Amino acid sequence: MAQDDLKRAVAQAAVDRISGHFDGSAVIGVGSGSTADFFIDALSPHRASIGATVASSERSAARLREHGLPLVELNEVQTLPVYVDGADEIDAGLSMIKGGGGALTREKIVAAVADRFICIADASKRVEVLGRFPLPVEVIPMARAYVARQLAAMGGAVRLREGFVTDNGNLILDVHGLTIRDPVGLEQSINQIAGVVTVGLFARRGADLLLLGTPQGVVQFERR
Ligand code: A5P
Repeated sequence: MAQDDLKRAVAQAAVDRISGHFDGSAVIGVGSGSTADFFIDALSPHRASIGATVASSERSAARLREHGLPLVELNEVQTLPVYVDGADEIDAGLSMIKGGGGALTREKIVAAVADRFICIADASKRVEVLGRFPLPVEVIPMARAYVARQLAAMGGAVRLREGFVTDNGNLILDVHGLTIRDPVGLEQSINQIAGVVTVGLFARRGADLLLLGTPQGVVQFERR
């Protein structure tokens, strides 16, 4: 089964899973990336019964608009019952590496507001230990070199994502070669570095539910 078919299947499974919120008033948080794109496509037929959506990137916002889905700013929203997004890696504790598309900061903010985080991913994203996928860190431009030195001291090989500027006007450093055995601890440590806007480790607030697309079908994992 092609990877896109697995992504499409988990996107549809997420829509089925959240259909109880299609009551004309609930706001749905929508993530970023190719799996989230399939989720937006699967949401589209339900546009008349969705109160509104909040997007975690300009790219997702544009796709939501193209589909005629109602879109509001996060600041206009009091509650967000659910946020659906992909991941670059996810472990057994439902901690994730995110930000391969560079949208990590807005993703983390929307995830923080949401009551429930549903991660949708194809089977290739499920790992025993996080770190094979380079860990993205969004930094304020003037702090780039300092933060890179601090991250290197933590044991990673740090590379600037060339030619890339985030939706927030910042830079991304990708940290290669980490073996992340304590995702919560590393998330906290990197967050402490002056100049770091966001680290793409989603461990303190991981996913509540993983819908994993496998060739045998969609498998569910609840956060323990
Ligand atoms: C975007 O910045 C990311 O966090 C995505 O959620 C992540 O990269 C997954 O993307 P794909 O669904 O394209 O693999």
